Amino acid sequence: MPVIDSRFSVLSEDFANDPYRFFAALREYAPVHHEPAIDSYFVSRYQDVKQVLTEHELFSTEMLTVRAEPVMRGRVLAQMTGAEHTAKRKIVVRAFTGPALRDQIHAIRANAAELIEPFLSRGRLDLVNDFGKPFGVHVTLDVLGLDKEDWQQIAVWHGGVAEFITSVVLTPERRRHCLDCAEQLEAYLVPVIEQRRRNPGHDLISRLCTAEFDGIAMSNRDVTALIINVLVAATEPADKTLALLFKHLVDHPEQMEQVRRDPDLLTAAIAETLRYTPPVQLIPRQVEKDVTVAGTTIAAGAVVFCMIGAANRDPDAFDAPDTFDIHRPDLGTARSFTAAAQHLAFGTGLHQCVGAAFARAEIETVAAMLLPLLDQVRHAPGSRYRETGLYTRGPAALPLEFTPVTGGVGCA
Ligand code: 2IO
Repeated sequence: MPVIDSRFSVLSEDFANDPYRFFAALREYAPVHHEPAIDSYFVSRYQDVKQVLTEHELFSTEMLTVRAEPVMRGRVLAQMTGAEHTAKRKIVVRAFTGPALRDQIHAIRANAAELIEPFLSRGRLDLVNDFGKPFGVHVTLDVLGLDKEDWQQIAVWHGGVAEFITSVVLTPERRRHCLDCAEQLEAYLVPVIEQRRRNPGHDLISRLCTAEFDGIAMSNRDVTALIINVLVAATEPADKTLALLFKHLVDHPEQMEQVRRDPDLLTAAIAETLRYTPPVQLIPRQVEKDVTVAGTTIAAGAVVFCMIGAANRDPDAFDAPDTFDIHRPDLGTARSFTAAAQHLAFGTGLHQCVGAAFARAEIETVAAMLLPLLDQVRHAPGSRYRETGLYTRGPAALPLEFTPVTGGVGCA
């Protein structure tokens, strides 16, 4: 086990290369690790992370005013509380469930079929860069009702926004670049919002523009912030979750076989992927009153990062936490995409991910389509596996080989 001493840093190269190596020692010896360079705390035990995320009065989302609002161009759901939060969250939940979700599943299928087609006869693809990334962006644009013709331009702007949100440290030059991206994205979105207000359709932007709950509706600024929030939140983790699911199944051939034989097991495989390797590794909160967590006193005003990857591997919460096991009884698979989830990949408490049901539908649908097409799927020879990212984390690439398919997909 690596030693956690005064030289340890979450900003070090060693930690970036493989944070999982450090989690046991962090939970044991530095459960509330202070990082002097950014004057923030990193909380790693399951129960402590749960406390930070559920005690909303003590641990607020106030830091999003500086960590998110500048690039979201307005306040996002996670910053709201009380009646405003309840009403606007209901509007968003409704836009991601029921009939709306059914339309979204059509978009998921159509994009998956179109993007996988060119690779089937080759018997080889990089699941992250050839498929997952364009898939995540295309689906999100369809769901929002934005023009896919503009996808590369939108992807650049969205990349700047994502970099701002998911950076632990940011140079002034990068910060300027991120803010430029956000301003251009806003300028692109405002005329679209105005057009949807005049002429609404079934897309998410129209639903957000027209919805009302308890007499509360969304302003143009609310809708802009929500669109940018959805763009980042639906795109950033999508390719990572899909690639991590395939990596774990390829690395555990007996579990791959079980999922192939019984596709109902996909739900558990995705939930276990989210527990074992959550694509969102950090969730920040701001301390509102001096508080003691695991023996360390944290002063009011400080920023605390919940370490989701470490919490999900806590032996006090999961048996044999470092084992990938889709059959584990302590995962509570049926509840894994709800507020009662055992793993913390969607956070927990008031601000738990509103997109969890959509995320489940997206990954389940695409994985159920890809598995039968990618027969004998395996790592491409000579490929070296590497993950990147401290805030959101996933494979940099996932080169795979499989038995080439002759004929089309025919399931768009
Ligand atoms: C702006 C970080 C990809 C969210 C934030 C309030 C975003 C919020 C998250 C996730 C994932 C993104 N935070 N989704 O951690 O909407």
